[in-house]
Amino acid sequence: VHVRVCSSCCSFEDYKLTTEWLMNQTSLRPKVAVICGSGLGLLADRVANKQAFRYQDIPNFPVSTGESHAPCRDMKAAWCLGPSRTRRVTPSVTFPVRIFKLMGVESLLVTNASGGICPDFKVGDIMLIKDHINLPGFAGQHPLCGPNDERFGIRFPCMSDAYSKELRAMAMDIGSELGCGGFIREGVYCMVSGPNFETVAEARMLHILGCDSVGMSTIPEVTVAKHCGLRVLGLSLITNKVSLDYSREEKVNHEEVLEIGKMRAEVLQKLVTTLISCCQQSINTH
Ligand SMILES: *[C@@H]1O[C@H](CO)[C@@H](O)[C@H](O)[C@H]1NC(C)=O
Ligand SMILES: CC(=O)N[C@H]1CO[C@H](CO)[C@@H](O)[C@@H]1O
Repeated sequence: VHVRVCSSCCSFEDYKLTTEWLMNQTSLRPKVAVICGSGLGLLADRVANKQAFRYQDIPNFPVSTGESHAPCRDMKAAWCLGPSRTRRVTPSVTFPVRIFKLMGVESLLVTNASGGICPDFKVGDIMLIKDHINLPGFAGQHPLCGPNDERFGIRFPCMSDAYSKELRAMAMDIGSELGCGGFIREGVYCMVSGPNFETVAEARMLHILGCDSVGMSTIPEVTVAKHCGLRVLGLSLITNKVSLDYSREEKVNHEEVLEIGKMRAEVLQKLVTTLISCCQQSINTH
């Protein structure tokens, strides 16, 4: 096992260099950033005044594997020395978040796919994330492990308000105006490492713990965003119902998840584009 200290994989200077490089390439100074899944790829095509960069051209930028969903991406990330023991970090997924911060971004929108645990949820619902349970974090897989750099945030950040109430209310209003109020929900998202989907017993456990949906991503990005003071809005598309019952015959599969993603992509895109302009306005009026 190669053990590396966190700071050697992405020091403040590394982040600074990447930020400076990007800011040298563009005069755009965004205030809102969006991290979206493959299902929302079309969103990027609709952005006006856009400038695109290939990951491999950006200095220090972790290059994606190109999979539609990369569970266990932490596995291929560097190891780091934690405060008390060796832990895994996830610099690749959280790297862009700190770049956004250094570029002057104030709000981060994250979208995701997750399995519905709350019995009231239907496939195709959009859940506004109001809180989360970081299950990998309980086992020591945490994006803020290792030495803390105060230039990003404090050692022990508060997470009780990780998801902006104001942005959630805004999303709810916009959703209703767009006629999708009927399938916008609010709930607690739980992250598991995957790559397998949950067993029935695991799903029941998550339900008892108060989780409304479960997925394999997003919490590292949100945690790092909250640490450095970004306002966060999380949207999770419910692509399947998690089985809480041994007699249920349907089995979840990755294709189904992608299919639902495509089906609701249009609505989700409209919601996200409207949200971006409203976020921008709310920042301007502050
Ligand atoms: C950004 O531009 C400045 C001025 O042209 C230059 O000195 C600097 O090296 C550039 N930085 C990067 C990382 O490209
Ligand atoms: C459908 C969807 O948006 N899924 C995304 C969840 O978020 C991760 C990043 O955190 C993406 O890689 C997934 O594609």
